[in-house]
Amino acid sequence: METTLIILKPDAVQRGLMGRIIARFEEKGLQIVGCKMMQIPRSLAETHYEAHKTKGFYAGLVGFMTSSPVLVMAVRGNGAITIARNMMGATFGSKANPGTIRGDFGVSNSFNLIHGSDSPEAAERELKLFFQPGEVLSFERAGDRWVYDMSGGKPE
Ligand code: IDP
Ligand code: MG
Repeated sequence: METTLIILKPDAVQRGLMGRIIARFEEKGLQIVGCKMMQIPRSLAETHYEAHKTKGFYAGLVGFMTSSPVLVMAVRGNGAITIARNMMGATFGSKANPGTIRGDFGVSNSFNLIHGSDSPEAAERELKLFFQPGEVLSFERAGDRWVYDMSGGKPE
């Protein structure tokens, strides 16, 4: 099972889209194993996006991410990192396909509603940045046996 970091960005919170976006992950069968709202401190936003430091949009991105509260989630499932990225859609709302979160809820090329880790390495790093030990939980859901076929001993 993989766990990925999802951030509902300030535009998602301000536009009242948290519930609808969270519902998509739940409906998909992914498990929310950590969830909290926070106002991201500048230093944390800078570290989180440090790979983009040299890009022209970096300062604006850090400003945007720290401008208003976000909701951070740890989301778990078989292949959760790629599944979540596909559910998010392309980076720019103007280009993201209908059916994706960015494609359905936004048109902007910088206010794009959601962040999701893009690799196992990124997920491990980012989860540690945003969640303290003990804040990401492990628990069984009553419906899990109808989400995955476990007849072979592992989730299919
Ligand atoms: P991703 O979020 O789809 O992985 P990245 O290329 O990693 O996209 O960029 C990180 C974030 O930086 C994007 O989600 C978006 O908020 C912002 N961003 C990326 N490219 C641009 C741009 O050209 N203009 C403004 N903001 C951008
Ligand atoms: Mg990225």
